[in-house]
Amino acid sequence: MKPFNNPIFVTRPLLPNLNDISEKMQQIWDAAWLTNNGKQHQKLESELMRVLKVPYLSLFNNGTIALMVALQSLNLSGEVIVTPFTFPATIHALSLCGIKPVFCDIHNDTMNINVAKIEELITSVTTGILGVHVFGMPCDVIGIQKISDKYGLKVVYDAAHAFCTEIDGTGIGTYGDITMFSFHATKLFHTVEGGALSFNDANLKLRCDLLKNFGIKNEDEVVAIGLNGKMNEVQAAIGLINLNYIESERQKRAKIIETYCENLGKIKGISFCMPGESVKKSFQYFVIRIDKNEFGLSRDKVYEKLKNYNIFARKYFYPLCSNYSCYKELISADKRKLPVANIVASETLSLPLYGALEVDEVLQICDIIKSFKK
Ligand code: T4K
Repeated sequence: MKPFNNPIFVTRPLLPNLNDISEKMQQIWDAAWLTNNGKQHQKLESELMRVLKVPYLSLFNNGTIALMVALQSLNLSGEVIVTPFTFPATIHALSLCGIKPVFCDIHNDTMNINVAKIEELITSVTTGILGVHVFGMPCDVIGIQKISDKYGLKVVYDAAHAFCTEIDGTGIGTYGDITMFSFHATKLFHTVEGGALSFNDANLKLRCDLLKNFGIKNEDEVVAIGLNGKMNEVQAAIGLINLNYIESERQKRAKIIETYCENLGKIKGISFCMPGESVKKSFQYFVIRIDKNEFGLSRDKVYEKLKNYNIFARKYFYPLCSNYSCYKELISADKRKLPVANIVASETLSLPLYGALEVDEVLQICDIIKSFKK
């Protein structure tokens, strides 16, 4: 089996036509308006409300800052219950807002926070639940809402991986109090760096708009301790152009995922989970789980061996956040309390997925993985 001539990365950014970008840049130059709620920003906000099927939306310079503003806007404090199986940004956003993360184990099938384990973690200082729709798989939004209603908790979702995900036609960003989206270059839809919050409550949007602009209400009043979370015009313009490519990108990715599933689906020791028919998928990641005993090789070994073939898969999300040096001393970080999350983080591997990847290349990646089977 021959290695690829050029490196195959886990993803490659969607790159729109440069002429389209130049045209948009000319409009921005002509207006001499580069940031602070310009025309591109306003247009992208309204376009995304339509695409994501959410009633209110606020754009940000990245997803992490957006998440911090969401937590601040809801006055979350004390403890927030969260999954440890996520990117560092989810947990760090809590810590940077002075909130203690309380890790909850995950569900083996969905890899999302296990709703059956949340109630036992609620204390007198718990103020919220932060769920992550990991790899675009929706959390048990109904189960989480029931718990939050019972205990009066706020619910925030990290939908960094769930652009345009819908449950039975309902936008993922309509669940909970606030949902965060990331528009980083590695995401299905991107603005190079960027993000957004979605809301059902118009007042929450107003509050977040204020908090992302230093708390400035008008020229005479600063009414809150805010930061700079604004998306600029260049980012917004690139987002507007990229929106035109999203459906074709999704179709290409769907074909790639189908190819992976057909070719890896029957291999003992390799499994993957897909959202059911009722879920519109974002196709942002394709993640397999490798059972070392059944496959004959561990996830780590597969990851290393793939590099010999110029394939750079990623071990998202290893290490588990609860095992970072900054969190491992927390009581909830005890490995015995997070058995499923610790196993899942040692078995998952994100395989290359992006529209420019050819189906022949996917077949070759599958053959290479199959050749590792013992
Ligand atoms: N919550 C969750 C659940 C998240 O996953 C993330 C971000 C956030 C919150 C925070 O949202 P942001 O503040 O970022 O908006 C990447 C992304 O940088 C990060 O946004 C994303 N999650 C995470 C899952 O993936 P890294 O450290 O893996 O990125 P990096 O630089 O290693 O890139 C991955 C691969 O992509 C490279 O091997 C090659 C390719 N690549 C990357 C870039 C930047 C390109 O081909 N071109 C590029 O320009 O975090």
